[in-house]
Amino acid sequence: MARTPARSDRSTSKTAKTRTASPRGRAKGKGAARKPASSARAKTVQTKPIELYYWPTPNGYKISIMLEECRLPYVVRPVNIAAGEQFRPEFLVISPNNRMPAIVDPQGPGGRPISVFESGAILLYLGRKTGKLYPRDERGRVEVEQWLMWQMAGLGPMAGQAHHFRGYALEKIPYAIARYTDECNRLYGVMNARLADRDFLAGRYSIADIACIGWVRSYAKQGQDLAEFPHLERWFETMMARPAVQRGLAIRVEAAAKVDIRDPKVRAVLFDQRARAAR
Ligand SMILES: N[C@@H](CCC(=O)N[C@@H](CS)C(=O)NCC(=O)O)C(=O)O
Repeated sequence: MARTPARSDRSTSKTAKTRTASPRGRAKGKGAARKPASSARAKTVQTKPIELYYWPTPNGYKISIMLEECRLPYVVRPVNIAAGEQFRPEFLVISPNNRMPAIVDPQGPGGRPISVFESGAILLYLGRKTGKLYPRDERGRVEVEQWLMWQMAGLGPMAGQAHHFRGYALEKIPYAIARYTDECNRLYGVMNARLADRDFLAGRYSIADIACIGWVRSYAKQGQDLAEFPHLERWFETMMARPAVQRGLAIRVEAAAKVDIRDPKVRAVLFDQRARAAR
């Protein structure tokens, strides 16, 4: 759960007490080999909160939901992308693509801090770190990874373009609107077919589902009607009923509610980006 924010997090409105990951090991099945406490699989208790560089968007929610699902303690570090905070030199060290989300885990591999950017990479890292929502076996991993990559390379970028041309672009370009609305529709159809005979994208609930929920939640902005996709609609309702999903989606930042996307200064920050010279 999110920790009561420190000084720099004052703009975060929804906060909660720090919750520390349970030190309990997994119940041993009959005949299972007992691993010594020093084995690589021995769980480390997360005593220092993970720093989540965050803004309340579909990509940001992926990580707040995962942290909630894993019950890892974390502190929200808002990155006001409408004000250009994603270009701050100290943030670029963590996230060179000037995009949030990113994390800093003070208890990374070897007990040393590690930073991770790209939401898919963060989900995989947290899945490996906790052993949750990312299987250990190769077949299980391939199932999850296919759908995670599908979200990262397909659903996310296409839905993002649909949001842009349908909602943010001042000039309404019918070709671009149709292109991305139709592509979202196709992708929703793929997801619907996949979910026809299983509860979740990889069979069991996983980081692949977490990657998708924030985007599917904005289906109306993408010009989609979930009634057209009954299996996807059932999945959506199941996902939205999960308390950790609800908590992850509820991590708000006050300043985000005040962003006016029509403000020329905001538009210049977000939509007039070109390569910056290396320093
Ligand atoms: N592929 C990246 C995409 C992240 C991304 O696009 N983040 C957006 C908000 S959803 C952002 O930080 N935008 C800042 C900007 O456009 O400068 C990921 O999944 O982490």
